[in-house]
Amino acid sequence: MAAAILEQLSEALIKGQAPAVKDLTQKAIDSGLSAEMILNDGLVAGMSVIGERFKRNEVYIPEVLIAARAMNAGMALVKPLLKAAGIKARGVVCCATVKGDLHDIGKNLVCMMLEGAGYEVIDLGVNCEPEKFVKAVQEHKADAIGLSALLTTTMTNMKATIDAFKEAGLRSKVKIIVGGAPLTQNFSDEIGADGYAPDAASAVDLLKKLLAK
Ligand code: B1M
Repeated sequence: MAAAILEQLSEALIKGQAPAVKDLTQKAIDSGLSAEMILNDGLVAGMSVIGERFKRNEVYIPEVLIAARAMNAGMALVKPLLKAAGIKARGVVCCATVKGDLHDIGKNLVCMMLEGAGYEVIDLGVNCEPEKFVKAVQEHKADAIGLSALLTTTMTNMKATIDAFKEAGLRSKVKIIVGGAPLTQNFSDEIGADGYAPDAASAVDLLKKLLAK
């Protein structure tokens, strides 16, 4: 019974059916399943399938956005229960598009995928000053930051952000991942980031690896 509800929940999320995800999440709660189980074996399980399919180009941005909307419909019911039960997120990540850059579609996808994987995401928006990243990490006790840049002229602000963490004496306390269309692994190495991910699903894999160390 429990396994069947969770399977239906994960299937509905994969299909992006927000009303069904909401109903099935409520059904799972009413049947006594723990919030953690609903999150991990229903919602996150479904979102992981979407992430893998996205990486293999079997689904595209619209499907990911629709699945994320369905995920949010379930999360709205589960979040208060997780909080009440004191269940901790897998980690806290502050994400933003760097200073000077207003592109946010890729960054939003990364945020959704990370949330879908069980991380608490603090979305700092676009045009994010290095100092704002530093403040947010201190305030939210974040484990990692995710920097996005779409312009060759703003990529350099990733290094400025990393330098701001060095100056604040926080560089060793926070993992820094970078991504965006003009980036490469070489660039990431040059500026001293902890890792580069070419797409949103890979950003989840990368962060899991980095935070497991
Ligand atoms: Co602009 N733009 N844009 N733009 N724009 C590009 C990036 C450009 C390549 C277009 C072109 O000339 N062919 C070009 C950059 C050239 C360059 O630097 N080499 C460009 C330019 C020049 C500009 C302006 C300067 C134009 C002008 O005003 N003269 C201006 C800059 C404004 C600014 O930022 N200060 C500008 C403005 C805009 C709009 C506002 C109109 C709009 C943005 C709307 C928005 O984001 N809300 C826009 C758009 C839409 C684009 C294109 C068409 C699409 C970008 C996009 O959203 N792609 C883009 C051309 C293109 O890419 N074909 C272009 C889809 C998105 C899912 O992909 O963001 O790459 P992407 O994210 C991917 C990966 O990169 C990765 O995951 C995602 C997929 O899973 N990823 C990460 C991204 N961030 C990550 C972080 C990670 C890990 C992975 O870890 C933290």
